[in-house]
Amino acid sequence: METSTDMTLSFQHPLHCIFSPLLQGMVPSFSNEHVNEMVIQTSNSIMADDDPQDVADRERIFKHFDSNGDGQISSQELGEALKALGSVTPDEVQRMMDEIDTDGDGFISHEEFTDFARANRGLVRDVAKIF
Ligand SMILES: [Ca+2]
Ligand SMILES: [Ca+2]
Repeated sequence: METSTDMTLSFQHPLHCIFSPLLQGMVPSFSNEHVNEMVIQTSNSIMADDDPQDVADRERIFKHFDSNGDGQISSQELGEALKALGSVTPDEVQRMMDEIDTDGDGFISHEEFTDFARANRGLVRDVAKIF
C-alpha cells in the first residue's frame, strides 16, 4: 500500500504540489481532483487572450503615441505624447524608452508596447482615461 501512495504522488504536477496544500488548508473538503482543475484553469487564464477593453485601450494609446503612423514609437514621439500628459524631463523619457524598448533599437515596436502594457495594466487603464 505504501508503494501505491508514492506512485500517485510522483505523478503530481509541480504547481499542484504548491497549490494543493494551500487550498486544502483553506477548504478542508477540497479534493485533489478539484485542485488539478483549478491549476489547469489558472494556467489557461494566463495564456488566454487579454480583456478586450485592455486590448482596445492599448491599441488606442499606441496609435496616439505613434504620431507618424509608421508602426513604432520613437523616443521623440514618446516625449511629445508624455509632454501632453504633463511636464516630463528628457531623462524621464529616456528612462521610459529604456524600460519599454527591450531590444534597444531606439524604437518601441508594437510587440514591445504590448508586452509593457500587459505588465502594466493599471497604468494603461489610467493613461487610457486621459486620451
Ligand atoms: Ca512612429
Ligand atoms: Ca525596440
